[in-house]
Amino acid sequence: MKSDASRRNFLRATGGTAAAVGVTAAGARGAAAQSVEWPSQVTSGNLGSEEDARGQDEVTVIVGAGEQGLAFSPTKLWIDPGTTVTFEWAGQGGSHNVETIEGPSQMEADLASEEGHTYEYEFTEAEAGITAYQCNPHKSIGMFGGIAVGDDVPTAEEAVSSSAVFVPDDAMALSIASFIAMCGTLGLAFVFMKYGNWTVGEDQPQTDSRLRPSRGLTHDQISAGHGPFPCSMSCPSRVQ
Ligand SMILES: [Cu+2]
Repeated sequence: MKSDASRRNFLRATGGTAAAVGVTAAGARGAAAQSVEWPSQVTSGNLGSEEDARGQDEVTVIVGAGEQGLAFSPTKLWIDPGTTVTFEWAGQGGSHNVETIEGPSQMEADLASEEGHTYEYEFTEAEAGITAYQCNPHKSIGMFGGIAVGDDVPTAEEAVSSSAVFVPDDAMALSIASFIAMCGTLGLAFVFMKYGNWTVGEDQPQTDSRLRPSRGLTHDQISAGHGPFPCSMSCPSRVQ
């Protein structure tokens, strides 16, 4: 059993690496990941937290979670065959039980209310698939949960919200930063081009005197006088 568990951990570890690479690759080309396609009753369950606990031998589900104590947490749990799930009462929301609605596992825990009460269930290979369960006293107000066992469960490609949201944000921030930097550079270039030669002080070499603002004309304005032809010796814009 121990070797079986370590073999599973090894497979999980290597599979996890492959999955991580897969997610990275998926993120680069459009962000998609697999998630369990839960039955509608499980999807409608209170709280709605989800955990992929494959690779773990023991997992705890809180009974009486959420603000009102009327939820299972994680509400949607994905595990490997052979995993033992311990349902642990939080002492909130009154009396709860755990009972299967549909699926291969036949869970049936007695009603209890006190904090610390537990119910253990080991999910075997024969129970692969999805089991939906409920708390009988609170089924009318959405106290449902689901447990998916094994890799052979219905799954759907879904967008990885974190990448889908944050990558465009980063790209947007980068675009804005680039735009600001570009405007800053262009603005400085404009200022230098327009005013660079016009800030010549009294201590500048005399050869610059023709371009000084006191003459009232820019080099371009002066050279426009002879069109496309090069400055002749007599051109007033020629710097001597
Ligand atoms: Cu309940």
